[in-house]
Amino acid sequence: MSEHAAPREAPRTASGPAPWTARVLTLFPEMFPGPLGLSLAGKALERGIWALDVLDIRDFARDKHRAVDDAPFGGGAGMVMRPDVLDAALVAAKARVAKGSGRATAPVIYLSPRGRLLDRALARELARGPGAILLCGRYEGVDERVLEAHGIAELSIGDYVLSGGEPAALVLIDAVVRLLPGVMGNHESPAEESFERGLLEYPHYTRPAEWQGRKVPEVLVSGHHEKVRKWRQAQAERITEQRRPDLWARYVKDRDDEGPDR
Ligand code: 6GU
Repeated sequence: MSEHAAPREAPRTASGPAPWTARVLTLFPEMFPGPLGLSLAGKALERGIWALDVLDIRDFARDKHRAVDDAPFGGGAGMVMRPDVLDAALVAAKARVAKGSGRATAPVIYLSPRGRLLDRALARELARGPGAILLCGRYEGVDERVLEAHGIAELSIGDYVLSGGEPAALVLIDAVVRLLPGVMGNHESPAEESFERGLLEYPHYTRPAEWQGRKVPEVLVSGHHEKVRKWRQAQAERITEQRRPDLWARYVKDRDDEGPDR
């Protein structure tokens, strides 16, 4: 995809509402769309199913050095992003939401290891909305007051620390975009995937039927669709129970709550 293919403003199609829009506030606008310009998300971006609007936080710095950060009150290592600069960027992002979609706002999310963990329920919830404003931090973090003032929710992608929120924003956008109507074809339906049924995926095989002395499980070449379905279900259960006791416990509980006829 060419470097101009990703619109900086959400395109307004002649008919219908604005597409799901990720408005990203970052000091590294060059990181976007990055991997999201390729493959499934990239094609959907080109087709206007979603839009990306990247704002460079440094454009909102007002002093002559264009400073976006300063030393922490109370001392300590690292730098903290200034609330006045972030506020100006957030006000601009919110105004662009209103202009683009006619909506008052989209949820504002600060990508941070302190946040609620991203899961499929949250990705689905976001996919149902108009988009999201994603604040990517660098340095030690952002001034707490701007989080309070803008009612910002914090969101983490796992219990490890990244050097900035940008890769987390890419992960979040990817997880949401693939749920938007029209992004996935029938062949890659999310209903069959890991987590959508509460189980990890069963093993996959393709040609050759024998490779380095390893044969594909007999049932898969048997042509018995019902046997294949049962085998895959049993494999998915085995793998989930072995690898993710947390998911397994929830699956067993949900299954038992739903009653015997499922
Ligand atoms: Cl969202 N941001 C950063 N900086 N580190 C993280 C993270 C987010 N999620 C896990 N680690």
